[in-house]
Amino acid sequence: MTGFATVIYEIKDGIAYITLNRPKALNAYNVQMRNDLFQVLEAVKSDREVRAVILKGAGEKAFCAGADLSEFLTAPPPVSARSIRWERDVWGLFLSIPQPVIAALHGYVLGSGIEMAMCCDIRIAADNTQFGLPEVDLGIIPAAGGTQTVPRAVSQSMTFDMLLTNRWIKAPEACEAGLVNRIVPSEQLLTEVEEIAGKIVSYRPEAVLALKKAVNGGLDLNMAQGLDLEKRLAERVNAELT
Ligand code: CO8
Repeated sequence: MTGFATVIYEIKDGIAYITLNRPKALNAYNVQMRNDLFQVLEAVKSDREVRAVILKGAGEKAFCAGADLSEFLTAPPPVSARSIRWERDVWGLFLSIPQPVIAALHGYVLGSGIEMAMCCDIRIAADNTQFGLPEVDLGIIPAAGGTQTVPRAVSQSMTFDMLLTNRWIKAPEACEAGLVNRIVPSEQLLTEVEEIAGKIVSYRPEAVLALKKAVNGGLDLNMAQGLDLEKRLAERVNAELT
């Protein structure tokens, strides 16, 4: 699959690489990127050869500086915007990807950029990464899941600190808060992320898929329902071994 205007999609050794590729605009998320990502994520979801996914940003300065403000400011009226969103729910699709997705974060990770990272299962940040949720400063609120995904990773008060005051934080604070798993020197970011993806690819795929389903599915359930989900998945995965 090639030829996307805003995304590079490659597969190597069972790992799908999705690179946001608008470096001159700091990989800002525009309608074209939404369309490209939608196609790429659908391909990932149905490709059994893909066993892990790496999401990264092209260029030196940013993983993604949020929604493209030039398009946002000339956005279609709310009714058509809503219908476009409904027809192409890229965020719902992102969260439904069965394979583990690892975000390789560097530079600016803002607004929709954070929201995209939060759709991933593991987040590794370069030491030069900065995170911010500037929506309130633009008179809007996150609409790509940020109000739900961020407080599932960090505390509610940390979420409010970022959302209500547009306070940007650097990699060490993000790591301490639980927004990212770990920090690595910028030049080692891809190697480190590839090492994690490689490890995942080396494991039994049925176990990996069931693990992601159990953890993510369980977060929306109460403990009893979660234990039941785990039991059903474990029975299925373990039965295939006998
Ligand atoms: N959208 C469009 N273009 C952008 C964006 C963006 N979000 N961010 C940067 N760019 C462009 C700049 O316009 C500039 O282009 P050019 O070279 O043609 O002038 C280029 O990228 C480089 O940017 P800067 O020169 O500004 O680089 P700096 O290093 O000086 O500053 C910053 C970097 C601090 C990241 C700065 O660019 C900035 O503040 N950008 C805007 C960040 C922002 O507010 N993003 C939006 C967050 S809110 C969000 O994502 C959710 C919105 C939901 C909308 C829903 C839509 C349907």
